[in-house]
Amino acid sequence: MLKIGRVMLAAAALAPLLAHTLEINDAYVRGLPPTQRNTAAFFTAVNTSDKPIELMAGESDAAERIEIHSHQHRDGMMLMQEQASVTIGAGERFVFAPGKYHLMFINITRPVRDGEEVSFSLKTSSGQEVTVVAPVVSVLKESTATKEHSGMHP
Ligand SMILES: [Cu+2]
Repeated sequence: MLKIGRVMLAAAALAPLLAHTLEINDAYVRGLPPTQRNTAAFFTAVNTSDKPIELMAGESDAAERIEIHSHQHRDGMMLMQEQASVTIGAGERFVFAPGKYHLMFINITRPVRDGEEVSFSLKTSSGQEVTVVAPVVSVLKESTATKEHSGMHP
């Protein structure tokens, strides 16, 4: 109740400007051994607006590029596929998690070590850009519940 009230108040206050309608929660970047060239970030994206949001990858200070990937099981194999965007319905949340959708960091440009921070940005088709500063969490610390496929790839 309180949360809903605050969001509505914020939206009303910002109405004359471009209202911020996207929240990124619980973000972290997976820390891997330094021999790995790629890693991934996970987070929950919340659309606090009353319209669908199309979410796209921006850029990061720690990788040559970042991409949204889906993760599917097909014929006993796990496949990652780049997605140009994902659509988040009005008022809905979209979870990026190990073994599911993730933000792939391609060709990391500096070590991504446990306890450090990495920044990355996300964009929407309406022109909003959100920068997220996320902690690096070693893959060894990820909960066993979400670790199912970590030995192979995000
Ligand atoms: Cu991937």
